[in-house]
Amino acid sequence: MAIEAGFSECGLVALPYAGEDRDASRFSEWVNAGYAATMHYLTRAGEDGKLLRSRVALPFPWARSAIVCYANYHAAQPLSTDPAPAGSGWIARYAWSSRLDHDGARKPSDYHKVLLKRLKTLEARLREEYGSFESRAYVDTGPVVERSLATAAGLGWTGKNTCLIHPRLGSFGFLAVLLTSLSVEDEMASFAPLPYRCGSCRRCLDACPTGALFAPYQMDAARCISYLTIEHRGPISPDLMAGMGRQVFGCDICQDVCPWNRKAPISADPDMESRPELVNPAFEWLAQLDEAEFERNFNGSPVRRAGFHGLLRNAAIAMGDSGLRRFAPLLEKWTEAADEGLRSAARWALEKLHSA
Ligand code: B12
Ligand code: SF4
Ligand code: SF4
Repeated sequence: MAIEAGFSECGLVALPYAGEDRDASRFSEWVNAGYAATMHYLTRAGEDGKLLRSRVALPFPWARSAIVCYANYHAAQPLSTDPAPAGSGWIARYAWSSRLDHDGARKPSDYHKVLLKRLKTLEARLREEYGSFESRAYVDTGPVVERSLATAAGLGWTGKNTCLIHPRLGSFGFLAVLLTSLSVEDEMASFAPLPYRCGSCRRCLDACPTGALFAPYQMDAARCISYLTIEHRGPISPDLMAGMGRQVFGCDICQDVCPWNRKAPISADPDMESRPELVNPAFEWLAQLDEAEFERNFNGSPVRRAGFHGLLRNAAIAMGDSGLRRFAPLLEKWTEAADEGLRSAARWALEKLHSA
């Protein structure tokens, strides 16, 4: 039914699952170490002080099963680690997505919306089959640790880059979770967790430019370029800007170097087709966007989350990294910008260009 609803794969796990104690303490340790940075929604606790996300039963005591779906978004375009045209940046491939609307016009699409609709279709099919039950459908934004549920549901294993890796589809896939009050019969026990298959590989750890993957399976999000370019508001510290390279939105490096993605099939999802202008975007194009143009290009796209000034800040850092002096006049102008994050990035970038 999940595949009929448009997902590439699906797993199922009875709740609470074996290994939940271990995952709950890993999550709490992660939050308590401060690795969630400014993502305060991850650190919400109940009245008893327990972190809401550490166990499904805390926010959803009625939940007896989790159906975890995987939607492939792998694209046949270059890797972030391939040589690229001078003066071009990198937008994470999950954000390249678009679809044709009813009038045949191509519009940005966002996996949150696309996949939530599919989960709702699945939910409705299950109701036809099993009658009424309690449920919640989440794509990214619910109070659950989706990758922990996905591994428990047998979809894949956690890579040393912390991503969920599906043995056939790799890690360029979104997760979507349907919690239900339906209990799982014994015959469904075939969805057993898979063994970890990274072996002695550590390419992702070695490739991470900011040291965010400080140990296998462990990430300090405060150092991750994905966090810095998408979630973090305001100025970025110079030691981190130095490692950001040409990533202007998100980061794919620790997945682009992963051997499990080399032979992963390319997605043919009509709701998530690549927008060519977002693949290796030219800094000149990004820099000339005004707020109205930003909205026109990114309304309905995941890129909107960075915000107009956030995207310009990221572009300024990448321009500084490019070594191309033609960006100096623009950066000079941005040193006077009202936005503090953009101003400080422009100052850092100019200094970098002058010292190159
Ligand atoms: C916060 C968040 C981020 C943060 C923090 C990421 C992180 N690693 O925690 C930032 C902004 C950095 C981020 C980046 C990205 N994200 Co994000 N993110 C989330 C979010 C909302 C919560 C994740 C979370 O709870 N993190 C806390 C840590 C503790 O949890 P975790 O990494 O999931 O870790 C568990 C396992 O690693 C496990 N573990 C397993 N084995 C082992 C072994 C050992 C020894 C240890 C210690 C731990 C351990 O312990 C943890 C707890 O159980 C989820 C959606 C959701 N609701 O779950 C999406 C999600 C994880 N992100 C997603 C994506 C696509 C991305 C990016 C690829 C986007 C991009 N291209 O820029 C990058 C990937 C970076 C990376 N290497 O992880 C997908 C991942 C799909 C997949 N195949 O894994 C998710 C599931 C969203 C979705 N619905 O599809 N993300
Ligand atoms: S997404 Fe980029 S910065 Fe974040 S852990 Fe992976 S390689 Fe490092
Ligand atoms: S690059 Fe290697 S260590 Fe990292 S997730 Fe992939 S297989 Fe595992």
